[in-house]
Amino acid sequence: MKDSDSAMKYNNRPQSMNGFDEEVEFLPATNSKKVEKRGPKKKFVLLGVVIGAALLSLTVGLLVWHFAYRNARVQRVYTGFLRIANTEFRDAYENSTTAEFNELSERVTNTLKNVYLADKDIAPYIQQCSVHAFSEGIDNSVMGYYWSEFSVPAYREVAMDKAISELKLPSVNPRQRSSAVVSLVAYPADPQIARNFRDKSCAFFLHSQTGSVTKFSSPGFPDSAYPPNVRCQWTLRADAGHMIHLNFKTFRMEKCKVNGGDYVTLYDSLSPLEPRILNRLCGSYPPSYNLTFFSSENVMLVTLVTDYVGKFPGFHAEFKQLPKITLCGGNIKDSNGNITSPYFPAHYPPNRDCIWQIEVPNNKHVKLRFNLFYVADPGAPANQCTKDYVEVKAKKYCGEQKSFVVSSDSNKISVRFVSDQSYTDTGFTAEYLSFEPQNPCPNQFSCMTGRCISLDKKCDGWNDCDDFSDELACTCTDQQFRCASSNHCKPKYFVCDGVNDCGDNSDELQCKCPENMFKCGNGKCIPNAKKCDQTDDCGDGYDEAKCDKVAVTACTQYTYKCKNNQCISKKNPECDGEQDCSDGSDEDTSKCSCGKRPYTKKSRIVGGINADIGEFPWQVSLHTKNDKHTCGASLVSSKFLISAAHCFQDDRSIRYSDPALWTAYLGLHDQAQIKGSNVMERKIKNIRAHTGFNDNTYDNDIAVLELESPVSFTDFIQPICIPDTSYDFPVGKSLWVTGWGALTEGGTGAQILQKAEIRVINQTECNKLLDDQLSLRMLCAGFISGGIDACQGDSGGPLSSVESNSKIYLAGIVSWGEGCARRNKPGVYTRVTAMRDWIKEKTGL
Ligand SMILES: *[C@@H]1O[C@H](CO)[C@@H](O)[C@H](O)[C@H]1NC(C)=O
Ligand SMILES: *[C@@H]1O[C@H](CO)[C@@H](O)[C@H](O)[C@H]1NC(C)=O
Ligand SMILES: *[C@@H]1O[C@H](CO)[C@@H](O)[C@H](O)[C@H]1NC(C)=O
Ligand SMILES: *[C@@H]1O[C@H](CO)[C@@H](O)[C@H](O)[C@H]1NC(C)=O
Ligand SMILES: [Ca+2]
Ligand SMILES: [Ca+2]
Repeated sequence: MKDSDSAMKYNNRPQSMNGFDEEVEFLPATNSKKVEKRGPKKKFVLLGVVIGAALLSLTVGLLVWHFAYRNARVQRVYTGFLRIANTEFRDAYENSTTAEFNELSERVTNTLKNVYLADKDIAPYIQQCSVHAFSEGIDNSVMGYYWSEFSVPAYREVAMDKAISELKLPSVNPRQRSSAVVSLVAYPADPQIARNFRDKSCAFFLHSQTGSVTKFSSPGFPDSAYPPNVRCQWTLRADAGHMIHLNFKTFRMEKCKVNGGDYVTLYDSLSPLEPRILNRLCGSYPPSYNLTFFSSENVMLVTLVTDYVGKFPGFHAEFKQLPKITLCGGNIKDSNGNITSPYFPAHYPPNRDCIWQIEVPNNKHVKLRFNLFYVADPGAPANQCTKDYVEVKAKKYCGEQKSFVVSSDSNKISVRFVSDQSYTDTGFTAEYLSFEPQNPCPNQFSCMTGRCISLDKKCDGWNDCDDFSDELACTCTDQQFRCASSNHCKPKYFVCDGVNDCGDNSDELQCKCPENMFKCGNGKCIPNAKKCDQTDDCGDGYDEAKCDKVAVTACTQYTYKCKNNQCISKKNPECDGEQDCSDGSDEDTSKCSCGKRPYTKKSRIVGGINADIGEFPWQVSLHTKNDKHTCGASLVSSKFLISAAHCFQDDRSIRYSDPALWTAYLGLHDQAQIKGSNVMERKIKNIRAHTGFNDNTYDNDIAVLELESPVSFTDFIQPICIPDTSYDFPVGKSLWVTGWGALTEGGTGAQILQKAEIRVINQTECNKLLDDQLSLRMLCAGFISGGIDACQGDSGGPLSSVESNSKIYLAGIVSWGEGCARRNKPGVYTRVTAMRDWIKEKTGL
């Protein structure tokens, strides 16, 4: 570069000349409030008190005002980027210690300072400004990333923001060919950002190598937890004309917090600008979650911020470069097929606008079914698709949506997908089909929403259409209850379960307590006044639970007994994080380190009825000799499993009671991968089935299995909590049943672990439905989700209950049902609370 500084003019090209709508852009800060809060307002209030209370002289008051307020200074930091036209990018600009970098940086910084100095609202307060990085810009230009720091009297803060936002670069002759700053973007930032840029102790600069991946990870990974209170940043670069493909292989950090906590932020820029955030990550993601991100240009910034507490492994990531492609969408002329957002299931890139024009044969119409839909942008106001969205038939869709259908009125339909410059999500998949407009659902029922469902789902009590159109004008069967106002038919087992299934509460009215009475967990009604009077009037402790004071009370089968034999009047006090027993035994760590899911985030791709990896880490698959999955079980400690007694009853040909017949697979997800790296295999040392098991009634259907050698807990193998005898799983509570059981009656088992949400059913009502076959050691539960119509779960497997302390408890053991669990037939489970003492006797747990 030959041109001297004096010859250089930093100018703002007229917009019409360069075709870019860049100019000084000023973007409102979300964190600017933070800065204000720290300001002198508190002092000002204090000042008022001082004057008012002490009645000091005006002089003193003015002095105080002068020192406490007028002189109070606020640190104001802005970050942003600028474009330097007519400047060729050089490799040396990537390295901030090179002479070339320093030369350009100094020139740009001087220009910036001169621009600031020319403005009387800014000039007096400049402290420092610095360009910390450069990258390639379009049309022979260089992008510079800078931050500027000011010390502003508090009362000038607003004026300062305004001045920065209205900053004008000096105009330039459009024909000038020399280097010039032509645009400037400024954004108020947390003063911490300036500190981060000065501190280079945890800063990394990486440039992708063609054809290979570049790896990086949080400090200490994988040998130790990442350190507390650190601020790290990784500058990722690719060659010009490329974009960055970043993938987190492992992401295990502290659970997300509303304020503070530990988090990783990805920026589609080299400045940490809020409007260029691609995503902010915290918590821990299962391996099935696709954490892949794209930049729009050839740079990306990754930052890590941690707070003072917690020990977590951190992350490991890889990035590579891909040629920059912005094309998406297209014209489609097939009669059926699939479309997805760009790079699905990776997070779609920012700044995309894709249009698909789908055209099917002339006499047909098109139906689009969105199967997975994750187009959420936290910056968009609720229910307003102002940022990222999908547009079909003039309607915009955004956020997270369950599957939905859109039908065309002709043989064409167009789908538009737009992503803005910040926050990207997983995206969507959609299937399109052509259909005869006269007969949209051949041999199926046609919902008003355009969805087709099988004919037997019409009038079955379940809302399969999403708009209830399959449940209109139905005649209820004898398994069903008719709701008073909607006339919908609901499964009878939803009657009296405390959940308003009808919408008008008519399914709950017949079991409601009279006015001024309190309803106990067992259905009994007691006068309100007997609530919290330290006497168990309900007989199940309900009236004494959730009282303000936890009291020592007489022991009954419904009260919790502490280790010191005192009983307390609190429902489910165990492991709820509050010490309720005077000896602290309700919070004993040996008892409370169970029922944890290692991953805090849910996979977005698995969904439906497939369980996710690590979602039910206590689920065990028991195989018999021929390596066939035969029963389920639950891990309750490093060496004990709980299963159903009926799995271990000998029949004429096979001795199922022989431990040598069985092999347990732990950490298993997919039956085709019993040799997988997360799976542990154990032989069984002994099997203790309940001696009271009755193979006619299935009463006492429980067995304990001891593993030949203990297992160690991992992200995929964890024990479930065993509930205390007094533990309450109230009617209406939702539970999860899991297993690899047959998907259809008499069919073969599922390959991937299946899950279904079910609900505890009123014992009396269930007993009526099941012709008096229930014992007190059985628990009834029925399906909630209408979509499930299969033999979910399998014998011996867990019925998992997510409790308010976010631990998961074993509420039941899959025992029996009539054939497969059917939509209108409840399933029967062994009631684990009734078996608590027996479990203790057999396992010592
Ligand atoms: C940056 O340049 C300096 C010399 O100017 C060199 O010593 C250093 O290794 C370079 N750093 C990188 C990351 O290339
Ligand atoms: C579209 O995707 C579905 C599954 O999501 C698949 O069953 C179907 O075969 C696909 N159709 C085409 C034409 O690729
Ligand atoms: C994530 O999605 C991308 C497709 O865009 C795919 O190439 C990649 O293998 C996926 N990664 C994981 C871990 O599933
Ligand atoms: C169960 O239903 C019966 C009516 O059949 C009702 O009397 C009882 O209170 C209900 N039990 C519970 C726990 O709600
Ligand atoms: Ca977005
Ligand atoms: Ca239905």
